[in-house]
Amino acid sequence: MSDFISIALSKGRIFDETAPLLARAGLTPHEDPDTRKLVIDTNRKDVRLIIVRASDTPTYVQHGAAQLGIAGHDVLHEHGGAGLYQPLDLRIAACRMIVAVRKGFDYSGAIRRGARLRVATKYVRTAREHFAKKAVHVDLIKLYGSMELAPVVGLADAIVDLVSSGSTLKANDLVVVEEVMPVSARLIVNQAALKTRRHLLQPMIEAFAEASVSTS
Ligand code: PRT
Ligand code: MG
Repeated sequence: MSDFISIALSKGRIFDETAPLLARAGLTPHEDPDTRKLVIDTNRKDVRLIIVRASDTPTYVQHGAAQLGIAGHDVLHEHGGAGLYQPLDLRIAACRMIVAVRKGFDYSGAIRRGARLRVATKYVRTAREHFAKKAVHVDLIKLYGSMELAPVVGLADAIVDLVSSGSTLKANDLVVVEEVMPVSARLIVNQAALKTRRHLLQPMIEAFAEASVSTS
């Protein structure tokens, strides 16, 4: 078992943007993730991909069910990073984590008045840290998706969410009022496995490093 590597990643934009890196690192998946197969063999007998929910990637790697993974900085910050090395920013799946409100909502005025804001987000831990640093009082409302809806229907005054093109915010009459952090995907490594399978993992990490330099 110790001469085997599983790489955890999510389908959709992470898989799509990782595929060219895998190719440059000499890895060809035997299947498309859209086939619904959750374990995908590759051209290398000792390497397989496992397809997980984006927010579950750090969990699989932390517990050693996968030795490597690819996850957004948003997800990693929320997870906390226990048991993980994060040796490489792959600079893929880039976006920004932001605070947004309905157009016309007086965010800075509300903060100046010391009002308590209702903030809806999937990123409760990150949002709590962000507002604590700014000494803004918030009631956090945990959501699992479609945060953009919350201010529109009066569930929240603000959201903490990701934005890339900005078209989802625009379509829902929301505007960005603050930056939380820039986000891109990182390579993550199980700390214990890096010791026991260094002979396999170190060359893979280096291959990803070279692959990500040559695509950027
Ligand atoms: O979709 P699912 O619930 O399974 O999980 P997920 O949303 O976490 O996964 P996925 O595949 O959508 O995102 C995986 C990772 O991609 C995230 O963890 C981020 O690191 C990264 N990423 C990059 C993004 C975006 N860009 C992005 N734009 N993740 C989500 N979005 C969302 C954004 O929140 C908005 O609602 O896409 C929507 C459209 O964005 P605009 O600004 O282009 O309209
Ligand atoms: Mg999504």
